[in-house]
Amino acid sequence: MRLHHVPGSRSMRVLWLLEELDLAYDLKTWSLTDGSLRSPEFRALSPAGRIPALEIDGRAIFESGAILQYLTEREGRLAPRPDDAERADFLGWVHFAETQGNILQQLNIHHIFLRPESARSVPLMKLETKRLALTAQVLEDHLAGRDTLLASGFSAADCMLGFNIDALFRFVPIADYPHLAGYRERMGARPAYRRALVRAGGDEIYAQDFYEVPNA
Ligand SMILES: N[C@@H](CCC(=O)N[C@@H](CS)C(=O)NCC(=O)O)C(=O)O
Repeated sequence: MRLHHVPGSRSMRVLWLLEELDLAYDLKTWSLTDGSLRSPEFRALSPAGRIPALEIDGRAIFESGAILQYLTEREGRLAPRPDDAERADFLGWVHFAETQGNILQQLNIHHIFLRPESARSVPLMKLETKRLALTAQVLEDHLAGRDTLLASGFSAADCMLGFNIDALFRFVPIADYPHLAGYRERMGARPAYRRALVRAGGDEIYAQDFYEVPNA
Protein backbone atom coordinates (compact mmCIF):
# COMPACT_ATOMS: atom_id res chain seq x y z
CA MET A 1 0.00 0.00 0.00
CA ARG A 2 1.45 3.41 -0.92
CA LEU A 3 -0.05 6.77 0.04
CA HIS A 4 0.75 9.79 -2.13
CA HIS A 5 1.04 12.66 0.28
CA VAL A 6 1.78 16.35 0.81
CA PRO A 7 2.46 17.44 4.40
CA GLY A 8 -0.49 19.46 5.78
CA SER A 9 -2.82 18.44 2.93
CA ARG A 10 -5.90 16.18 2.68
CA SER A 11 -3.65 13.10 2.55
CA MET A 12 -3.44 13.53 6.35
CA ARG A 13 -7.00 12.17 6.51
CA VAL A 14 -5.88 8.89 4.94
CA LEU A 15 -2.60 8.75 6.85
CA TRP A 16 -4.51 9.11 10.12
CA LEU A 17 -7.02 6.40 9.14
CA LEU A 18 -4.22 4.02 8.10
CA GLU A 19 -2.74 4.49 11.58
CA GLU A 20 -6.13 4.00 13.27
CA LEU A 21 -6.55 0.76 11.29
CA ASP A 22 -2.96 -0.27 12.07
CA LEU A 23 -2.17 -1.02 8.42
CA ALA A 24 1.34 -1.06 6.91
CA TYR A 25 2.02 1.46 4.15
CA ASP A 26 4.72 3.46 2.33
CA LEU A 27 4.54 7.20 1.88
CA LYS A 28 5.53 9.06 -1.24
CA THR A 29 5.75 12.79 -0.62
CA TRP A 30 4.99 15.36 -3.32
CA SER A 31 4.92 19.17 -3.37
CA LEU A 32 1.95 21.44 -4.09
CA THR A 33 4.15 24.10 -5.65
CA ASP A 34 6.81 22.50 -7.89
CA GLY A 35 4.46 21.41 -10.71
CA SER A 36 5.02 17.68 -10.08
CA LEU A 37 1.30 17.03 -9.41
CA ARG A 38 0.71 17.81 -13.10
CA SER A 39 3.25 15.21 -14.28
CA PRO A 40 2.03 12.19 -16.28
CA GLU A 41 3.44 9.97 -13.51
CA PHE A 42 1.19 11.51 -10.85
CA ARG A 43 -1.83 12.00 -13.12
CA ALA A 44 -1.77 8.25 -13.85
CA LEU A 45 -2.66 7.87 -10.15
CA SER A 46 -4.96 10.87 -9.69
CA PRO A 47 -6.26 12.22 -13.00
CA ALA A 48 -6.98 15.78 -11.83
CA GLY A 49 -3.52 15.97 -10.26
CA ARG A 50 -4.85 16.15 -6.70
CA ILE A 51 -3.55 14.74 -3.42
CA PRO A 52 -4.24 12.16 -1.98
CA ALA A 53 -4.01 8.99 -4.03
CA LEU A 54 -3.65 5.52 -2.55
CA GLU A 55 -2.10 2.56 -4.38
CA ILE A 56 -3.83 -0.53 -3.02
CA ASP A 57 -4.96 -3.96 -4.21
CA GLY A 58 -3.23 -3.50 -7.59
CA ARG A 59 -4.82 -0.14 -8.46
CA ALA A 60 -4.85 3.52 -7.44
CA ILE A 61 -7.78 5.28 -5.77
CA PHE A 62 -8.17 9.08 -5.72
CA GLU A 63 -10.53 11.34 -3.66
CA SER A 64 -9.95 11.26 0.09
CA GLY A 65 -13.59 10.38 0.88
CA ALA A 66 -13.57 7.45 -1.55
CA ILE A 67 -10.29 6.19 -0.11
CA LEU A 68 -11.66 6.35 3.44
CA GLN A 69 -14.81 4.52 2.44
CA TYR A 70 -12.84 1.87 0.53
CA LEU A 71 -10.53 1.25 3.50
CA THR A 72 -13.31 1.01 6.08
CA GLU A 73 -15.29 -1.39 3.90
CA ARG A 74 -12.20 -3.48 3.12
CA GLU A 75 -11.28 -3.71 6.81
CA GLY A 76 -14.84 -3.87 8.14
CA ARG A 77 -14.06 -1.25 10.80
CA LEU A 78 -14.56 2.41 11.73
CA ALA A 79 -17.72 2.98 9.67
CA PRO A 80 -21.32 1.85 10.10
CA ARG A 81 -22.36 -0.84 7.62
CA PRO A 82 -24.86 0.02 4.84
CA ASP A 83 -27.79 -1.46 6.78
CA ASP A 84 -26.90 0.45 9.98
CA ALA A 85 -29.14 3.39 10.96
CA GLU A 86 -26.00 5.56 11.38
CA ARG A 87 -24.78 4.96 7.83
CA ALA A 88 -26.55 8.04 6.45
CA ASP A 89 -25.04 10.23 9.22
CA PHE A 90 -21.60 8.80 8.45
CA LEU A 91 -21.86 9.54 4.72
CA GLY A 92 -23.30 13.00 5.40
CA TRP A 93 -20.33 13.99 7.59
CA VAL A 94 -17.78 12.52 5.17
CA HIS A 95 -19.16 14.66 2.37
CA PHE A 96 -19.74 17.70 4.60
CA ALA A 97 -15.99 17.61 5.28
CA GLU A 98 -15.39 18.23 1.58
CA THR A 99 -17.94 21.09 1.47
CA GLN A 100 -15.88 22.67 4.22
CA GLY A 101 -12.59 21.54 2.64
CA ASN A 102 -13.42 23.38 -0.57
CA ILE A 103 -14.04 26.62 1.33
CA LEU A 104 -10.72 26.17 3.12
CA GLN A 105 -9.02 25.59 -0.22
CA GLN A 106 -10.37 28.90 -1.58
CA LEU A 107 -9.11 30.69 1.53
CA ASN A 108 -5.70 29.03 1.20
CA ILE A 109 -5.50 30.14 -2.42
CA HIS A 110 -6.45 33.76 -1.71
CA HIS A 111 -4.54 34.23 1.56
CA ILE A 112 -1.43 32.21 0.72
CA PHE A 113 -0.85 30.76 -2.74
CA LEU A 114 -2.07 33.24 -5.36
CA ARG A 115 0.64 35.33 -7.04
CA PRO A 116 0.98 38.20 -7.63
CA GLU A 117 -0.67 39.24 -4.35
CA SER A 118 -2.64 41.89 -6.26
CA ALA A 119 -4.64 39.03 -7.85
CA ARG A 120 -6.05 38.05 -4.44
CA SER A 121 -9.67 39.00 -3.80
CA VAL A 122 -10.69 40.55 -0.48
CA PRO A 123 -14.45 40.23 -1.28
CA LEU A 124 -13.93 36.53 -1.93
CA MET A 125 -11.99 36.15 1.34
CA LYS A 126 -14.87 37.86 3.18
CA LEU A 127 -17.52 35.71 1.52
CA GLU A 128 -15.67 32.44 2.05
CA THR A 129 -14.87 33.33 5.69
CA LYS A 130 -18.60 33.80 6.31
CA ARG A 131 -19.38 30.52 4.57
CA LEU A 132 -16.69 28.81 6.65
CA ALA A 133 -18.10 30.28 9.88
CA LEU A 134 -21.49 28.78 8.99
CA THR A 135 -19.97 25.30 8.63
CA ALA A 136 -18.07 25.82 11.90
CA GLN A 137 -21.33 26.71 13.67
CA VAL A 138 -22.97 23.54 12.33
CA LEU A 139 -20.18 21.53 13.96
CA GLU A 140 -20.24 23.60 17.14
CA ASP A 141 -23.96 22.83 17.56
CA HIS A 142 -23.59 19.17 16.61
CA LEU A 143 -20.67 18.53 18.98
CA ALA A 144 -22.28 20.11 22.06
CA GLY A 145 -22.52 17.20 24.51
CA ARG A 146 -20.87 14.60 22.26
CA ASP A 147 -17.27 13.47 21.80
CA THR A 148 -17.33 12.34 18.17
CA LEU A 149 -19.39 12.98 15.04
CA LEU A 150 -21.33 9.73 15.37
CA ALA A 151 -23.25 8.90 18.54
CA SER A 152 -21.71 5.39 18.48
CA GLY A 153 -18.15 6.71 18.79
CA PHE A 154 -15.02 7.39 16.73
CA SER A 155 -15.25 6.62 13.00
CA ALA A 156 -13.45 7.42 9.76
CA ALA A 157 -15.77 10.46 9.46
CA ASP A 158 -13.72 11.97 12.30
CA CYS A 159 -10.52 11.47 10.26
CA MET A 160 -12.19 13.12 7.27
CA LEU A 161 -13.49 16.11 9.20
CA GLY A 162 -11.05 16.27 12.11
CA PHE A 163 -8.25 17.05 9.69
CA ASN A 164 -10.08 20.25 8.62
CA ILE A 165 -10.18 21.76 12.08
CA ASP A 166 -6.57 22.88 12.29
CA ALA A 167 -7.00 24.77 9.00
CA LEU A 168 -10.42 26.10 10.06
CA PHE A 169 -9.00 27.87 13.11
CA ARG A 170 -6.52 29.69 10.86
CA PHE A 171 -9.50 31.64 9.48
CA VAL A 172 -12.19 31.76 12.20
CA PRO A 173 -11.47 32.50 15.89
CA ILE A 174 -11.18 29.40 18.07
CA ALA A 175 -12.75 31.30 21.02
CA ASP A 176 -16.10 31.39 19.17
CA TYR A 177 -16.32 27.57 18.96
CA PRO A 178 -15.56 25.98 22.37
CA HIS A 179 -17.13 22.57 21.59
CA LEU A 180 -15.25 22.38 18.32
CA ALA A 181 -12.03 23.38 20.09
CA GLY A 182 -12.60 20.54 22.59
CA TYR A 183 -13.19 18.13 19.69
CA ARG A 184 -9.92 19.20 18.09
CA GLU A 185 -8.12 18.54 21.38
CA ARG A 186 -9.66 15.08 21.73
CA MET A 187 -8.83 14.14 18.16
CA GLY A 188 -5.30 15.55 18.48
CA ALA A 189 -4.68 13.42 21.58
CA ARG A 190 -5.47 10.12 19.83
CA PRO A 191 -2.33 7.95 19.62
CA ALA A 192 -2.98 7.15 15.94
CA TYR A 193 -3.23 10.86 15.13
CA ARG A 194 0.06 11.53 16.97
CA ARG A 195 1.75 8.72 15.00
CA ALA A 196 0.31 10.08 11.74
CA LEU A 197 1.64 13.56 12.51
CA VAL A 198 5.14 12.18 12.99
CA ARG A 199 4.99 10.29 9.67
CA ALA A 200 3.36 13.23 7.89
CA GLY A 201 6.28 15.66 8.23
CA GLY A 202 5.91 19.40 8.81
CA ASP A 203 2.96 21.38 7.45
CA GLU A 204 3.80 22.78 4.00
CA ILE A 205 0.95 25.30 3.88
CA TYR A 206 0.61 27.63 6.89
CA ALA A 207 3.24 30.14 8.07
CA GLN A 208 0.82 32.03 10.37
CA ASP A 209 -1.47 30.91 13.19
CA PHE A 210 -4.29 33.17 12.02
CA TYR A 211 -5.12 34.94 8.74
CA GLU A 212 -7.22 38.11 9.08
CA VAL A 213 -9.17 39.34 6.07
CA PRO A 214 -7.25 42.47 5.02
CA ASN A 215 -9.06 45.79 4.75
CA ALA A 216 -10.00 46.35 1.10
N1 LIG B 1 -11.95 16.28 -3.29
C1 LIG B 1 -10.56 15.95 -3.34
C2 LIG B 1 -9.73 17.23 -3.28
C3 LIG B 1 -8.26 16.97 -3.44
C4 LIG B 1 -7.43 18.24 -3.43
O1 LIG B 1 -7.85 19.30 -3.96
N2 LIG B 1 -6.23 18.17 -2.84
C5 LIG B 1 -5.33 19.32 -2.80
C6 LIG B 1 -4.39 19.18 -1.61
S1 LIG B 1 -5.26 19.29 -0.08
C7 LIG B 1 -4.50 19.35 -4.06
O2 LIG B 1 -4.09 18.33 -4.54
N3 LIG B 1 -4.27 20.55 -4.60
C8 LIG B 1 -3.46 20.71 -5.75
C9 LIG B 1 -4.18 21.48 -6.82
O3 LIG B 1 -5.31 21.95 -6.59
O4 LIG B 1 -3.62 21.60 -7.89
C10 LIG B 1 -10.20 14.99 -2.20
O5 LIG B 1 -10.88 15.07 -1.15
O6 LIG B 1 -9.28 14.18 -2.34
